[in-house]
Amino acid sequence: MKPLVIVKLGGSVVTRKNEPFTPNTPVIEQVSKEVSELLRDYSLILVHGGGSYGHVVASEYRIAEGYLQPSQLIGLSRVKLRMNELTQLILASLASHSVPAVPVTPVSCLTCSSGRIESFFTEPLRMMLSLGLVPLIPGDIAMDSSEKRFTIVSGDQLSSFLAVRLGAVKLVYGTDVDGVFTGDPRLDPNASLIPRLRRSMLSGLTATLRAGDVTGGIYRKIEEGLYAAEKGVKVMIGNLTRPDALSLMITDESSIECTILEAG
Ligand code: IP8
Repeated sequence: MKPLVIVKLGGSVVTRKNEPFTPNTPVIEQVSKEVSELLRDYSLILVHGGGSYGHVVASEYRIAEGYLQPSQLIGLSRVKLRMNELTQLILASLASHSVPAVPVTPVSCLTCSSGRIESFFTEPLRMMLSLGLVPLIPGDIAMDSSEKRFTIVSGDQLSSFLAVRLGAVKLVYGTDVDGVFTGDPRLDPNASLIPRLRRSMLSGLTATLRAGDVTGGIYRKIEEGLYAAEKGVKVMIGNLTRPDALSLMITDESSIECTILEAG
């Protein structure tokens, strides 16, 4: 089988984060085109985030906090409704570029305990990959065996879990900035890119990195990524809104600005 690469298309890549329920269509199209070319040499799993689709509804109903009251149940349904819409848009774009993607919905094949994946029936994914299909997996609601009873499983957690479980050679976390910075590059002109990031460097960065969406923003992404990096996966965080960035991060990482997560 071709080497497996897992790509997390962050919500800031596939949606316009500040405009509710709005896809970033040009970027979805660009990524689909690059994926169609990468398939010559790689097996791919695409995971996508919620952006202005899932997170808006998930926070309205406090889904990530688990079961608080019966009125949240319709919220679970509404999160699915919105996430399905986004998955469908990405699927249509991929199909228009002849990418044989198949959506896989995590709520149907995994369970969590206190928000962490505890069991995941990955056999269908293995079989899809061996056929040359491209699983397309959204961040999702999930049933939770703790007193939470349900939770949100982020695309970041799904990506690192699958990278380790399925033996991916590389895991690319795509965002709309070039990687991890010493501050917020959109607010602080002095913020500089951190080319290589290890767990031991995290304590000095936490204040700026902790702000974020219902599943924890960039700090959580780094933690999930370090888990995979420490198990031998090459993990990178970079800007997939730039044309060709995805292809370069996978085929020629030294030619592009990004952050590589390292063990140690
Ligand atoms: O955007 C969460 O996935 P993420 C998706 O990868 C939902 O954190 C359902 C809010």
